[in-house]
Amino acid sequence: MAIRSPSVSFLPTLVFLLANALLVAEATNVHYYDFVLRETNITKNCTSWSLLLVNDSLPGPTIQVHKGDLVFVNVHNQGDYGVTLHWHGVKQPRNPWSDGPEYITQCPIPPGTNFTYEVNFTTEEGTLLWHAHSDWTRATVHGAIVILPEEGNTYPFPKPDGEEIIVLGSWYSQGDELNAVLAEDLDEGADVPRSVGYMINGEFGDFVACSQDSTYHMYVDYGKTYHLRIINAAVSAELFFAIADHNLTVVGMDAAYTKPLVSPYIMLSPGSTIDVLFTANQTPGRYYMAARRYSSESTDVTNFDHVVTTAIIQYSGNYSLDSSPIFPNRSLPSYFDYDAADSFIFMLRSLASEGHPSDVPLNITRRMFIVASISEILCPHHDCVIGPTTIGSSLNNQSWENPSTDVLQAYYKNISGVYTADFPDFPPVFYNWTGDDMPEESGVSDKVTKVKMLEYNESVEIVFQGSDILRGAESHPMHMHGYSFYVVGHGLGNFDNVTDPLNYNLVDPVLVNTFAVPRDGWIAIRFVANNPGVWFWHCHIDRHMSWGMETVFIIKDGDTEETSMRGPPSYMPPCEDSYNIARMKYRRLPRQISHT
Ligand SMILES: [Cu+2]
Repeated sequence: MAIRSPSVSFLPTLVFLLANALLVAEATNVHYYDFVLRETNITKNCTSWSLLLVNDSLPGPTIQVHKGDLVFVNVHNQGDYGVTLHWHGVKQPRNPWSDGPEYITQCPIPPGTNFTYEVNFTTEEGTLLWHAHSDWTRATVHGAIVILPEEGNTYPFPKPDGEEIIVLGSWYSQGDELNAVLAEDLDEGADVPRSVGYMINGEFGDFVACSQDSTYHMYVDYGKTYHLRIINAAVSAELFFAIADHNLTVVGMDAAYTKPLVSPYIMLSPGSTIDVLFTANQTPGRYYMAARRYSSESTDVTNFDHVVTTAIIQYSGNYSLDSSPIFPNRSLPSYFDYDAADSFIFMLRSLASEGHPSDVPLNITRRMFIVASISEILCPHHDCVIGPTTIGSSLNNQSWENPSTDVLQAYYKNISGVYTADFPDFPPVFYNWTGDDMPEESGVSDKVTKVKMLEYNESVEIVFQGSDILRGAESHPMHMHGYSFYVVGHGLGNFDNVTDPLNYNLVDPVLVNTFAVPRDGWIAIRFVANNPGVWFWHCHIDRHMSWGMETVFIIKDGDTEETSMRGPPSYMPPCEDSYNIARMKYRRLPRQISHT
């Protein structure tokens, strides 16, 4: 198979850039970034690793803009398999072509080629992240996005004295063979990899061997207030975060401001970004900031990494550095503290001020009720290790299967046979979702590529209901591309469509792009379908996404050009080549790798 040489794709990219430069000549600020993906040698856990990184750094480079800016990111893939990048939480109005999820809006960028993403910032303000959106490459390919207020504007809180980006990441012992092991496990129906450690800004911290010398430090002065832009870039782990003896004041989430919320700890789902302020008002010394896994699974599932990742907040001044830093024993919740996780996320409220108003849809024209569940999938071949069915996950008993041509291209060019437009608004059977008495058929799902079509400007309400099928009750942080949504209701147990809507918050619900459906509970979300295009939505725990907990919204065009999806750029990565290249790496791997 031929691998595209860089020169073949360079010329169309240049033409594309020039054309776009003309189009955006009137935009306020345009930024250009080059992201070079290549295998880089780093040492972690007392071992040397070769990992796919962006610009040789973990986490990767930060994109910093003002609200309303435009960014072009030229991604040079010098790795040995196909990748895509996603600008998580950036709405990309009318332009899904630059959104990034593989086989949804594009095919992977083949090795040896480049592709330029246009990242169009509009209403977002605060903190987001970018990450790979192909296989589990995002374990090492991710970074922060900082969106400052428009020039001349200020924060809706006193200007902090300093700020730091805190990227929480996860570590896999498979190193650069993670995607290969994942592919084999999925193929065999075996459990997929679990991370063995967590990191703060690429460092495990003091409690992991060979890591103490590189523990991340943040230096503070007594009496000053600091802004932390905290990002959960872990692949499959929800995380608690706290600073010893210091309260956190949440002021934003997912690049939208919140009412100030004072809490001794926070919980972030994968894909969530939370802006917090803290004041260095304690006795000068050293204090740990720490993140610990929140496991919403059953308490008998204990095969996850229990090590706490730490960084050190170090006050200026004269004091002894001999004693170890103070640990947040009292404030950092423990692994299975479901109540701590739920009570935190359900206290969040949008700012809803004059300068940052809420705009909750009130007249709903489309209602969906979606059961998010772990599922059994009929084994597609004779090789499955656990019997005639494999473990999977689903939405309304539909378990997503990626097509080999991306959905966006198929939609735009009217290519049949890629997807069907019959994703159901309701589950096939109704039962006691959170009880122990499941009807047998409720646990079996089909592998399908079913999307949901929406008319332009529909007002949508979705109730996501968690389920205990296969004793798989667990939190599912649902993430929507192309949109933020209001979380107007939430609860534990089964949703009641008569009484629960009476308690909806239609005044100041939190506005987010990712939000956890709690273990054995439900959330109700609302948004207006005013961004035409093809938009992925999925559980942001990649274990569940790889098992099929996702689908696609296609929002049809409105009547005018401004309400219609844009056309494609002059070059998109080809599907024929990249589909094969993305998988080439797996085929040459020895089978036993998944069992080491
Ligand atoms: Cu999930």
